[in-house]
Amino acid sequence: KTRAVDFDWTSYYTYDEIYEWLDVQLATYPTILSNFVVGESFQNRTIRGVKLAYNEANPSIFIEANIHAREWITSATATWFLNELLTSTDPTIQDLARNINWYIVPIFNVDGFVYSHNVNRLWRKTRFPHAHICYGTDGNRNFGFQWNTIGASSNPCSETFAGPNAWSEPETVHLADYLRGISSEIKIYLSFHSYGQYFLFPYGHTGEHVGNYEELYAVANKTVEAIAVRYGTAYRYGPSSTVLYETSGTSVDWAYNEFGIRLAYTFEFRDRGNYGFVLPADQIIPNGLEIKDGIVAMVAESRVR
Ligand code: ING
Ligand code: ZN
Repeated sequence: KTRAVDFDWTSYYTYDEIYEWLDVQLATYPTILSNFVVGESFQNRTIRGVKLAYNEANPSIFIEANIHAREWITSATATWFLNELLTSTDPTIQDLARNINWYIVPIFNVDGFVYSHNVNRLWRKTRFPHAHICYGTDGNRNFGFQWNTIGASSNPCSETFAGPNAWSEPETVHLADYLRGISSEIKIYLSFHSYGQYFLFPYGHTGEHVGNYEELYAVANKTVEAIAVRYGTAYRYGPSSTVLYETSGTSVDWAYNEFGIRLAYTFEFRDRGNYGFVLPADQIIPNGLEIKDGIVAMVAESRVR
């Protein structure tokens, strides 16, 4: 078993190990880091988050990772980035920590994540047995905006099953309730996924440009340029519907529409399909470094601070 002191992002860690590491950080940085609970999953696991805040008056960025169970690089990147915010001696990162409050939910789909570790590495969905033969709903099709209109399935055996209705999953209900309480603080919403190397923004159900398309595009352009500097990793960017594929009921589109969070993005991390969801652990840190570069540029261009 990995002890929290050995947590070094050279391998992927379990639900228990990640939460134990969070506990160590909470004990180490009690004045700036606080725990929050999004809610309980279908299988009664706690969906946890941490908030890093030097100053309650700061604008906030919300990071949701591992809504899809098999996308392990997303929780690894979330914890790696949190560690940077806590420990970096780089003034640019210290500035990000001191002037922005960060809400980070490293493992949103906790039941699926545990199932992916213990039973089926390539599991994507929740574990709610809506049908007898096939388990789980795609959490990222279950939010109540444009629910199941396109790019989602009514078949419980599909990987993109939208659920029997919007908000059928306790996980999505709890996240929505939690976000509603802090929505006025949130200036940027980020959803971490893999793989494919994309930086996507609303909407998924239509390619029609949203009201602040120019702003979303300009910030994405700077983010993607910055990601490429370190290792040349190329990200494509634009509305998710046209750049990747059509979707509906996603967390990002829901948060963008529901709260008017002007900057709402989906990252699709490394790679382009060579390893796909089973990205080797020796890419956790390189991925983290280039994404950190991207987030620095994103914040600078967005002028949220
Ligand atoms: N891709 C995302 C998916 O949910 C996505 C892509 C996310 C599109 C959010 C639009 C909005 O299908 C993966 N790999 O999960
Ligand atoms: Zn995903």
